[in-house]
Amino acid sequence: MSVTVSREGSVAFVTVNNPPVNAIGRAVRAGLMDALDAVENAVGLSLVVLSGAGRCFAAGADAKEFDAPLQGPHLPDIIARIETCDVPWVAAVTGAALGGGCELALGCRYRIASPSAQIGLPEVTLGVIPGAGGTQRLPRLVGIKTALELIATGKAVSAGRAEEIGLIDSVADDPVEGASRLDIEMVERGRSIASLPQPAANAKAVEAARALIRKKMPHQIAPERAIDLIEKSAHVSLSEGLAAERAAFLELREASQSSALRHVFFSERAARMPEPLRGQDAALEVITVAGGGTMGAGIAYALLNKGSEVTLLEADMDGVEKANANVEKIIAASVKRGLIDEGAAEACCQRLMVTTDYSAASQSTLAIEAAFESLAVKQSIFADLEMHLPKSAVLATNTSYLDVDALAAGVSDPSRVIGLHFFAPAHIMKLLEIVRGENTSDAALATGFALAKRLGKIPVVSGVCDGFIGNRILARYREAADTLLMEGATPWEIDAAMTGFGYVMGPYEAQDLSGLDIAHANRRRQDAERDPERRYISIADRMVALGRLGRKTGVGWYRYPDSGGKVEDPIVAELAVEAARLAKVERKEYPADEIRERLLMAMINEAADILGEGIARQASDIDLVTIHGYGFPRWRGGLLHYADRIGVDSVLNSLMRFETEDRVAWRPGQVIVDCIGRGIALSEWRAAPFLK
Ligand code: 3H9
Repeated sequence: MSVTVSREGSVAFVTVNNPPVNAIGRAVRAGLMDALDAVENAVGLSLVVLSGAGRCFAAGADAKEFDAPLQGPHLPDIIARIETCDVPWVAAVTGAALGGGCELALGCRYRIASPSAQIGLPEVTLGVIPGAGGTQRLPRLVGIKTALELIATGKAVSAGRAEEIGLIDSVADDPVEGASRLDIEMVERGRSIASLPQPAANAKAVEAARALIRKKMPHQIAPERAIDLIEKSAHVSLSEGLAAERAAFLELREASQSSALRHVFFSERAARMPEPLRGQDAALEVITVAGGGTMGAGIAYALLNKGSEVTLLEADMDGVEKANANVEKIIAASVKRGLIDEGAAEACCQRLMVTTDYSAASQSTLAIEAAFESLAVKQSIFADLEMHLPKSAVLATNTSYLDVDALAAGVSDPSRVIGLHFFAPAHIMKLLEIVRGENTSDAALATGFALAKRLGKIPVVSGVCDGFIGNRILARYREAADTLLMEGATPWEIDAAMTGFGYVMGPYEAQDLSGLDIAHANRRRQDAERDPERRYISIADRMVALGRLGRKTGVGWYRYPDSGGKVEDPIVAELAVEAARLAKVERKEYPADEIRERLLMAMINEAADILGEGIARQASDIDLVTIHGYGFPRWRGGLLHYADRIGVDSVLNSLMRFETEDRVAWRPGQVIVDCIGRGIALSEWRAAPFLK
């Protein structure tokens, strides 16, 4: 039973029971309607306590139902009945009361929550707005300004904060018990939100919320619509506001942004450790990181911050000093940003040991090397680690490109080797590519997943190839951009086209940020194996030769004056003209639409090959990589979700059109052709299972 009703004396207990999070699906809604019938037909009831079984009150509407046609009974009707019921309802909130769950609570006469409860209206994060009264009842309860703070960005609040702002009435360790002991007269006297006066208009708060949304959630429709409706609550009757809200909710529920955001939400959850691996992972209390440069220090801090003891290994005392300074800098910055307090900072320092002595790694269950990107250097570190680590410990490399199998070949037990590709800054970026080598054991893979969970990162398994999933796609993105650069577009036109698509920055500004020397070193490594038929564009090499390495040298694709900001630099355009002259290419203008199409198609085509080769196990993993590692707009659902939305046949048409210009760069991937042949979307294409 999704909803149960019981009775003790004059108190009825209505409990939502739909594990794991009490999502309000059709069965729950039907159960609540039955409960309302039962309550209304009962004699001698004075109070109804509404709660959720298990760890949540209710996580909101069942978002899995949003792809299907609407099915009654509908949540707004249920809440209206609760609100006007002769017997007052009290919401007893344990755990999360989110979205429709929070709206159910707003329909009640009184709200009591456990200290650890989380309450909020996160609908905009799923591309919709509260659709069961949230935008109209919440402003009546807490005022326009506070309602905007909660609804426009979708941030949930703790029970303490909810009590402070008047969203709940009291806090109790056991809210169900607390609710059943409430003074019934007091609850009966308490008015429903529907009977509260209209909230006062607050144009200043509305304008501030709009400005915040333009900055934090640009291109997204739902937050703007939510603000419109909250503003409206001050000007129209509750029923008029509810009708407008419902219409907006139903429209957004079917829109592409909501479909994309829901896809990402569920993909993130599906990316976690697969069932068969559970229980095979190593404990992660004591971990070694070899190399305390920017990346190693970031990884070490991420681990320290989650309570692990970290041995940070360096080659010499100079390295020890620098590594210490690198970690301390991150800790100090985290304190300054209010992410941790002084006590937590001190605890991090206590858990850290920086040394040149590899025998200090003898208790570690996992060692992550984060040294210079050289196979020889990494092999030598692995050999040293192997001598000192326990035999069962997992050996991980943080390489971004190198062959994990070649690295594992130098280890006596290659089954313990995995790649753990963190993204800079390692303590902030959400993505963790877990690279599965030819011989990687399930236990080593499970340790990678467990580490991602501990650090709150999104794990994606990648097979071995140059650049794994993310950097391989990035290489094609840059190649397509450089081709356009030579053929007539400027870096700023290309960047603007991609920010117009939803990226926070375009490919050239991003390169300036990471440094042009990194990609340059990588191109030199690839020189020997580059396909001679593939066109090579050397503008970036010229930039490096001129010392234009990006922000770190004050000049790259842009100039970065001391006074701040970035400015376009005509020298770059001259380099492009020169490259075109040498390649005998006639330059022309490219409109933003065409720039976008070419860059996106180049990435989609590469991603299709990555699927076809079994490097990624499913399209949604590529979506997560592009969103969490490379800034692809979340509200577009990731690279291949976007490809499916425009249609695989449309992708093929574009590729075939470009193929007439360059047969090698634009040859359509076999998976794209196969998907069209089989009439399936890329999201339905499955690689071989990755578990042995
Ligand atoms: C809404 O309410 C609209 C209304 O205003 C209007 C209606 C008319 N639906 O995250 P977890 C699944 S829109 C379906 O791992 P946690 C999740 O996929 C909704 N399924 O747990 C996972 O499944 P699996 C607004 C859902 O403890 C399992 O539950 N609400 C939903 O880390 C466990 O989830 C939200 O946006 C859902 N709504 O975190 C809240 N929620 O095991 C979304 C979860 O098969 N939910 N699942 O992988 C959350 O933020 C977190 O799940 C929560 C628990 C904090 C509740």
